[in-house]
Amino acid sequence: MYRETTIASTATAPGEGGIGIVRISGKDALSVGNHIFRMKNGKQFGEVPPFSMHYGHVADGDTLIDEGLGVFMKGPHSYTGEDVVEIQIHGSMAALRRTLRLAWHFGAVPAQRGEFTERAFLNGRLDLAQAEAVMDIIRARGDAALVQAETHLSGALSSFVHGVRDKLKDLITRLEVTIDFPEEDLEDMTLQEISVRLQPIGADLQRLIKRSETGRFIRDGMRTVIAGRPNVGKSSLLNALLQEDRAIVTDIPGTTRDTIEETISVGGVPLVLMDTAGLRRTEDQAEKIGVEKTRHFLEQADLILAVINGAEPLEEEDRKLLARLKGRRAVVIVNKSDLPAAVTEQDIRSIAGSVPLVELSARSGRGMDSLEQELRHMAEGQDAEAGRELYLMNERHMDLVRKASASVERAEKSCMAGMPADCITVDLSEAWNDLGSITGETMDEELIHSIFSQFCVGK
Ligand SMILES: Nc1nc2c(ncn2[C@@H]2O[C@H](COP(=O)(O)OP(=O)(O)OP(=O)(O)O)[C@@H](O)[C@H]2O)c(=O)[nH]1
Ligand SMILES: [Mg+2]
Repeated sequence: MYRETTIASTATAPGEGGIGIVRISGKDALSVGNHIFRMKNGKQFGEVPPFSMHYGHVADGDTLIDEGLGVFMKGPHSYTGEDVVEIQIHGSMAALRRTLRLAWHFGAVPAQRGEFTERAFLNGRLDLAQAEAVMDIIRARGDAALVQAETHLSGALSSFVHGVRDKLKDLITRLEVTIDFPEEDLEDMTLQEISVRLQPIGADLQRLIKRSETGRFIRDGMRTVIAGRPNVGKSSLLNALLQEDRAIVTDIPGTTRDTIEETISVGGVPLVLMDTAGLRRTEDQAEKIGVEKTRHFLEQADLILAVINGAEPLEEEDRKLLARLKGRRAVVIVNKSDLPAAVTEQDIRSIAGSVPLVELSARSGRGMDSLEQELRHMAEGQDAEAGRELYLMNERHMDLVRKASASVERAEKSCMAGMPADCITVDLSEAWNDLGSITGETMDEELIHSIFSQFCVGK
């Protein structure tokens, strides 16, 4: 089987860098390491204490490839749980490639995507949720995502899952007793008791699902769509937020046609800003496609920045946009406040209701600080919770918790309706199983392998 093999790959990203690392893991790591790395002190890995760094050279016969440091980490106290040798040389693609080829020559095989972490999982060093957290740390785009991924890695998600599963198992056991000894009054009492016990479990799962919506923002960024009529200053606003001339600004309506996407970080949360084509009816083919795209993005947006030209009375398209903001996360931006006002707050509120509203001039920069404050406020709402509370950070976990929550809800209803105990057991077992897939306890090897194959090489 493949755990019989010793794997090797670079652990650092391809490209030039100060340092590059070749990692070797498996039962022959020690001998492979000793074949390719010559310590200055003439000793070998295995003769020197493990977990100590040693200066030396990677050598191919008499040819020195590069100088560097080597370390031997003895299993099971290594990342993979196996013997591991890591060699740090200069971050040169050529030197790393030659070192790797040597490792392969002396018996290692190329590591597959995520195989180091997969081995860590198979050797019980991490559960599946923790292994996925490792990838989330690597991919984290902002501080808040990083904090949350570290929380998962430290086992917070796993212990939540264990906690819920233990409670479910307990209830399943009780129900099984009533199935085996079906005395009428015992069953009635137990069903009521079970339903009372299920309520907080269902509520915990529901809360987790709600919070996780926010988790997605932290990880992937809040999709923030800048929308409005042509010429109201959307591109000017994007440029002002980025503090660079990213989008073309002209006084010709219909300047922006294709969507422009740039990310800024606000209070640790990435905002993926999208400048869009101005909303209007048009016969121009390219612009028309642009406007359709805008409408599509508006539907999908996590946050809408609805831009109004404050120096002109509201038009039909403004009204339509404002009317779409109800129940959405949005800020109305009354732009061009350097010009005499033609729109009142009342005009806007009568359509959009109590949405936050900021007056500013994207051209002069006046009022931009109020907008930034408003955005920070929205983002920090997410961020503050992120530090304290547990979120689900990926769709796989989200799906499983949703399914488990639905099963628990079904079981609750069945209890209330006085259904037979075995009906309820089926639903509870399903929830128990689905939650177990988060930590990998109830999954087959093939499925697990497919999850690791989405990881990067070298991790
Ligand atoms: N006076 C004033 N003019 C502004 C302000 N913001 C933008 N403008 C001007 O308004 C015009 C349109 O600006 P854009 O940023 O291109 O507007 P847009 O909404 O992106 O327009 P489209 O891409 O055509 O939909 C330009 O001439 C800008 O200089 C502002 O705060 N005050
Ligand atoms: Mg524009």
